[in-house]
Amino acid sequence: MSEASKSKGRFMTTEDRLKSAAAYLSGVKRLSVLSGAGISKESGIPTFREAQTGLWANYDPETLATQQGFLNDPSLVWRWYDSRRQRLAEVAPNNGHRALVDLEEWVEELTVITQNVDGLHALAGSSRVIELHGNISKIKCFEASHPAQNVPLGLNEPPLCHCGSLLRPDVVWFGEALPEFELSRAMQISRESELMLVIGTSGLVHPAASLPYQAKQHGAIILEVNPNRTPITEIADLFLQSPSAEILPAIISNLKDLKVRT
Ligand code: BV8
Repeated sequence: MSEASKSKGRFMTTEDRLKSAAAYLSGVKRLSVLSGAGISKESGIPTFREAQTGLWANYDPETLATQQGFLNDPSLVWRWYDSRRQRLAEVAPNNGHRALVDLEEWVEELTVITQNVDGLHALAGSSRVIELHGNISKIKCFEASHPAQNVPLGLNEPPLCHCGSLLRPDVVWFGEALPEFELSRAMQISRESELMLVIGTSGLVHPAASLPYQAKQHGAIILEVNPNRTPITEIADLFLQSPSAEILPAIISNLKDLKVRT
């Protein structure tokens, strides 16, 4: 039975899956990661589609994270991002982020393509990170994208840019194009990858969600880490149904054992 069909089998134990993941990883040189909000869950950051809690329980992120949402109520949207920035000041990368830093020692090329705006991959020490959706700690002006230096936390209203326009988070909102350089680089890396590790994404937000399909079409092996099945599970050669902060360190230690033995 082929590896792919075996991996779909119900009978593979977690141990089998860890060994299989390590075997796939040990055979590749060019590796990419596509990460989503799930990899930051164990750092204490709720995922994007989890029901919002507290003050934000009645707001839909997909409405707030838009130009119209900001223009409708600049103060509300500013305060939503400010509360997320303040939460970021209290969290740290978790064992999942750190496992990807470890992994750089064991493969020739590893690029992390992330949909997350929390900056935790770079903070953990990943050396090549592509932020497809920007970074919540960066600010720019609404009208002309003039970059602004760090803005104090706790403001209730968006400050003004030197050009007079409202300042806003430097993230990609729904309905906005992704940054050209980052997107084309991510597409090139996906097409050239021998293996893509897809971690903690529901695979619903495009064009980021198309990257595993592009990788697969160009011959890449797809490993998915997620406690839940997603549309990407259908094209995964191996699905590791587990939280990333648990399973990624276990995969890396299996890979180390394998590399040391061979
Ligand atoms: C664009 C920044 C065009 C803001 C974000 C219909 C079909 C296809 C596309 C569309 C469509 N209708 C509209 C669109 C386009 C739209 C889109 O895809 N909408 C979706 C919702 C249907 N896309 C856009 O608008 C994009 N732009 O298309 O522009 C264009 C072109 C030219 C000119 C003008 C315009 C822009 C999309 C970017 C939006 N910005 N973030 C902010 O953060 O405030 S996206 C936002 O969602 C976050 O970045 C988040 O990362 C991202 C994706 O979500 P996930 O990361 O997957 O998070 P999610 O919560 O969904 O899932 C978490 C997963 O983790 C789950 O699977 C869960 O099981 C798992 N998990 C949970 N715990 C763990 C775990 N995994 C591992 N370990 C755990 N412990």
